[in-house]
Amino acid sequence: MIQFHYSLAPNPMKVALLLEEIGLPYEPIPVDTRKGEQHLPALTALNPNAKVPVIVDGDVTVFDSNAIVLYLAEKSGQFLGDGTPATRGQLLSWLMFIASGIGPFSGQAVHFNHYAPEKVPYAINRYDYEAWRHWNVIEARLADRLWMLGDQYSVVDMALWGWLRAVPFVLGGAECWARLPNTKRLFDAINARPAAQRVDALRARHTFKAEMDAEAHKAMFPQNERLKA
Ligand SMILES: N[C@@H](CCC(=O)N[C@@H](CS)C(=O)NCC(=O)O)C(=O)O
Repeated sequence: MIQFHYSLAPNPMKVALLLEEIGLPYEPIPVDTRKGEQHLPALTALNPNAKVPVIVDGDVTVFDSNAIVLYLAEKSGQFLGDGTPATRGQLLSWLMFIASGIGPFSGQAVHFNHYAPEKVPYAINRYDYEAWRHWNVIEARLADRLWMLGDQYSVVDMALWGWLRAVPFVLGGAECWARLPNTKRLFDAINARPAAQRVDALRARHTFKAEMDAEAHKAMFPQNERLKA
């Protein structure tokens, strides 16, 4: 059975959605990153980058969420679009755009707005601007398409869903949806799927630490320790 090392954060949640969509049996293994469990040797042996998600499928280990969604979609033969080379090009492009653009810029916008020990206007402005710019690229893509690849729901939509859940936290509150109506339509359409509802059930199965206290900051933002030296 596939072992799924996860937390409730955006990158693990996109994998949870795909696992639920393809229907392969899996064992969810919680990693409480606010307690520092991502740094335990059992996890770093699977992902030297000390982050979730990671899956172990027999003798295959895959880390980094978009690598995992591609691996699982190819294993199951599902959610890869219509299979033409043209669609494959779009699928790879958008998966990488999400991995290298949407994820990192949204993550840094959250970091500097909500978690940085000091308010740094330059950093807040840069990442807020770039986060909005990336989400507006998605918004434009969805202006004349139902799903990211056209008329078929695919792994690209699932990879986006992990981050869609965090959009108000990234972009300054729920009112941001008024500026992203096509993106919101996609979010609602995925939320209405039974697989997304099963992910909600998974979220309720294990209680993760909620507090962003000193222990959590030390585990997740170890660079801050250098400032104390
Ligand atoms: N590029 C990686 C990023 C993984 C990542 O940043 N995971 C976060 C949760 S979304 C994490 O493990 N955070 C804990 C930490 O940074 O210590 C992926 O897409 O899987």
